[in-house]
Amino acid sequence: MNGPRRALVRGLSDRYTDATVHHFAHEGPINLTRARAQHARYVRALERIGLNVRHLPGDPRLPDCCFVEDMAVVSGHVALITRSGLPSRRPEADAVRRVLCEHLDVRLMQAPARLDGGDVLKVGRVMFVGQGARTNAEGAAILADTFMPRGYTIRPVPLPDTILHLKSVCSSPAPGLVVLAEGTLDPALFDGLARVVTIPAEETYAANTLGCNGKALVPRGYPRTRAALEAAGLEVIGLEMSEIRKGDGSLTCLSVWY
Ligand code: CIR
Repeated sequence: MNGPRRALVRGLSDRYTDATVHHFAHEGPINLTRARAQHARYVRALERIGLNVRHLPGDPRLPDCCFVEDMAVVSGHVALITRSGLPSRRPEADAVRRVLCEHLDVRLMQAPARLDGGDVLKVGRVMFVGQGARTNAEGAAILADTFMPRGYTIRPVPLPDTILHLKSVCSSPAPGLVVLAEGTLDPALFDGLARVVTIPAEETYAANTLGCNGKALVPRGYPRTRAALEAAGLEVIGLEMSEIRKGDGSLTCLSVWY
């Protein structure tokens, strides 16, 4: 396999029930036991698709700490530790930095830049960076300073407040393939870079997928997305995500690949 072989995950905080929620608040209280079981199945699925998983323990002081994706952007031997767009989440970065330092050349984003890893979508040698609730122009500029010397082009994508992160509405579960929720972004963004599989607006949550080695993880309960990815030739693994979703989290949020 080319590219990342390892995934960093972090256990759920004992206070995960206090996770920051703006988008799925209507779905009711989080069941922590069920959330832990869903997280454990996610970890097993990462192993099944070929990743070596490194675990960090959850921190009872940091309710959102399982969403490690937001703390780092990695390519090759370089990791950019972000400065989260949500101030309460900034203390999460230190533990992620300490692990990635063991393997990678680590850079630290400084104020006034803000960026959440969920706003960065890599498609080939292009990094799309959502600018909106969590990521500002300064954050995108530091992303460019860090990764343009590694051969990436950085393309900012303005996001409305209704979208938490860029990858809340699109993702790339396989090289040359993008899954995009209908009615969110212009599919022409990806012209010349990827084939776009558009999924219906009512399945928007399932636009956040991840995969490697011809296998894709998809949230359970979104049949049209599953069918579209199978038709695209991927082996689909469905995961129940109800309690992660109640914390405004999706599949990609729960790991950093390096
Ligand atoms: C937050 O609001 O920051 C967390 N409750 C959810 C973060 C989800 N992360 C992601 O989509 N990359």
